[in-house]
Amino acid sequence: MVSKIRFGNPVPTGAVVNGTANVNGEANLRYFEKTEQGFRFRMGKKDAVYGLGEANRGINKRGYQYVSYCTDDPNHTEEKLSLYGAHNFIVIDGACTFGVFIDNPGRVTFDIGYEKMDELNIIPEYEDLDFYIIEGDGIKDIVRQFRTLIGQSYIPPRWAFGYQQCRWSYMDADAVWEVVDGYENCGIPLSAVYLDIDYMESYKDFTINEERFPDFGNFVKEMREKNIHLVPIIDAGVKMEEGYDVYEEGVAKGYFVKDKEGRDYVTAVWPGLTHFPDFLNSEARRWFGLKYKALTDKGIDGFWNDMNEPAIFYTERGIDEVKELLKPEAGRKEDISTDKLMELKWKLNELANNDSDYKAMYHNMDGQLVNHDRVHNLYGYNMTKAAAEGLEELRPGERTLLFSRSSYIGMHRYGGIWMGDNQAWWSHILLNLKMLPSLNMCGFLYTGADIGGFGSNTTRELLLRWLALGVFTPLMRNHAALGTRLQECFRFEHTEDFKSVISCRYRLLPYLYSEYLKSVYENEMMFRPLAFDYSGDEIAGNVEDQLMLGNEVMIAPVYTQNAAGRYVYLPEPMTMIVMHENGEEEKVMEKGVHFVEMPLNRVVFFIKEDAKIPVVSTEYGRKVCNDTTEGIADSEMVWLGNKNKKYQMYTDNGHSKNKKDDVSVMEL
Ligand code: MIG
Repeated sequence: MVSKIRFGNPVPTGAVVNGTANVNGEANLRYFEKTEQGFRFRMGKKDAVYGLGEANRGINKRGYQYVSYCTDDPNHTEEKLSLYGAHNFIVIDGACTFGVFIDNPGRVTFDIGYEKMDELNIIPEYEDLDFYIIEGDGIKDIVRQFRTLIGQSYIPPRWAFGYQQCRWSYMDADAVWEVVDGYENCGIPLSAVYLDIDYMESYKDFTINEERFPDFGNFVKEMREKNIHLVPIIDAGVKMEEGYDVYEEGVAKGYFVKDKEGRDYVTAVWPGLTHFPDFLNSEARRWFGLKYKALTDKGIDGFWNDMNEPAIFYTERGIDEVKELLKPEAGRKEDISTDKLMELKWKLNELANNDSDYKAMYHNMDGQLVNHDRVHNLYGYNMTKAAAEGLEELRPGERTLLFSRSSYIGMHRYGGIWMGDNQAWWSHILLNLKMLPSLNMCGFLYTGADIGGFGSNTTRELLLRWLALGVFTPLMRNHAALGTRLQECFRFEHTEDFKSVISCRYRLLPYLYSEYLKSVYENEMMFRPLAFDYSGDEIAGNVEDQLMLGNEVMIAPVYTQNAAGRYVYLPEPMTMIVMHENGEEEKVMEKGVHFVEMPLNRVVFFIKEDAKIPVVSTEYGRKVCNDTTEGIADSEMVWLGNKNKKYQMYTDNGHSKNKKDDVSVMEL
C-alpha cells in the first residue's frame, strides 16, 4: 500500500509515473512526526535502514548521515556526504518494516542515527515535497511496489553486456586501434571502446576532431566489423564560441540556463566558458536531444553523459573574489600577507561546484521561473531524458546504450548510471558491491563502477579482483583517468589470467541477461543484501560483503590484497562454482562459515541447492554480444547447479524496444 502526503507546492519531478492519491495532512505521516526541521522517526534498537541508491558507506545505512545533492567529487573517502546521484528512497526494517520516498529535487539530509543514535531525521532544505510511505509484505514486496510506482527501468542493447574498455583519453584513432589489437592479440573478448572528451574539437559537444579521427563514419564501421561499438562522451556544458551551431542556436532560442537578470549564465568547464542547456525546459530538451544525430548519423549507438550535476570549474563571481584577494593591502610592503594567502588558498578550493553559483542559476520550467538550487537534482536526469527522447526519434524502436553520471529517481527509465570517479583502492571494490542493491531498489539496474579504479594507479591484482566482481555487474567497464598507469588488461603480465576471468562474463551472459530482463519486467532487484532473502537469520543480516544475484546465485568477491581466498557465509547449503574460461569445478557445501580459496584467475560464486543457471562456452557468449546473431540456442546451453530444477529464462532479440509481451519467458 502506498500513501502520499503532500507538503506545500512541489515542483513536478516525473519520478512517480503510476501515481497515487494525495492524503494531505501531517496526521497521515504515522511512523514519522513533523519537526521544525523536517521529519523524525524513532528507530528501534535493531532497526536497519537500507537504500539511498548511490551513497557512501554501508549496505545498512544506520549510523551516519547522507545528503542528497548531486555532487562532482572524485574523491570518495568515507566522510563524504554526497556523491553524483540523489536517490531519496529508504526502507526501514525492524520492529516495523516500511519504505519512504521523499520526492523533492533540492537538498535533502538523511540523518540516520548520526546526531541521535536512535533517531532517523529527514531534513529537506525546501519543504515543498511529496512524502510517500510504502507498506507491504516484507522488504522485497515494498521495493517491488516502489518500483511499480516509478515505472519500468531502462534496458540497454544486449551488446552492452559485453566487456568494455575506456580511458581518459584515447587521443586518436590509432590509440583506439592499439586497444582493440591489444585485446585481440591476447584473445580477451571486448565489446566496446569509449571515446572521452578528446575526440571532440575543443571539447565542443557533437563535434569530432577530424585530425585525430579522420573519416569518423568509416572508423565506426571498421570497428563494428570487429564487433566493437564506439561510445562517445557528451558533456553538459556548451562552449561559447561564435560560429558553433549549438551555442548560436541555444542563445537565439533562449535555451540556456539564465542568471538573475535573465542573461545566459556563464560557467567554465572543459571547453572554457560555457552555457548550460536548460534541460528542465521541454523545448530545450528536445532541441538538445536531437543534436545526438551528428553522431548517430555516423553509426554511433551508445553514449555516456558526463559533468551533469552540473559540474562547474568556476564562474565570474568566483574569479572576481579571487582577484579581490590579490589586490595589494594598504601600507604593506609585501604584495600579500600570509593570512590573505591562506584565504586565497581556500577561495581557490571553493571555486568549483560552489553553492552560491548554483543559487545564481535559473530555469524556465515551461513558463515557470525556478531557481536552480531548488531543483538541482533534476539536472543530469533531464539531460539524459533529453538524450533518450532524442535517440528514440533518431533510432525509432531501437535501443541505444545510454548512461549518465548524475541522476535522480525517474532517470532510471531513460538510462543507466556509472558510479563516477572512484579510485584504485581495495575499499572501492567493496563500495561498488554495496551500491548495487541500493541502486536496484531505486530502479537503476544498468550500472557498474570504473573497474580497476578511475583515479590512482591500479595494480594487476587489484584489477583482476575487481574484474571478478565486474563479471556480474550489468555495466562491465574498465576505466582510468588521464595520467594514471595504463590499465587495459593486455598491459599486464600473464594476460591469460585476465582472459580467464573476462571469458567467465561471456560464459555467464545467458543467465545475467535473463536476470536483467526479469528484474526490469517484474520490478525485482537483480542484486540484494542477504538480509532481504534470509530475514530472521542474524548472521545474514550482518553480511556487508556478499550479495544475492537473481533467485539462484550468491556472490562473494575478494576485496583485499594478497588474499588466497576469503571467508564466506552460506545462509543455506549451496554449490560452489569455481569457473574459468573452459569449464568449472562444482562442490556442494553446507550452511555456515567457510574459508574459500579463490585463485586470481577464477570466478567463484555459489548456486542455491534448489536451483540451476544457464551458461555457455566463451564462443557462444561472444555471439550474444554480436549484432548479427539472435542469441543462443538451447543446445548451446549448459546448466550449472541442480539440473533437476527448473529455470525461468527471459530472452528477447537484444536490440528492439520491447513491451513485456514481446519477451519470451520459458521454463527450462
Ligand atoms: O573533469 O571526461 O567522471 O569518467 O573520464 C573530469 C573526463 C571529467 C569525469 C568523468 C570521467 C571522465 C572525465 N570526466
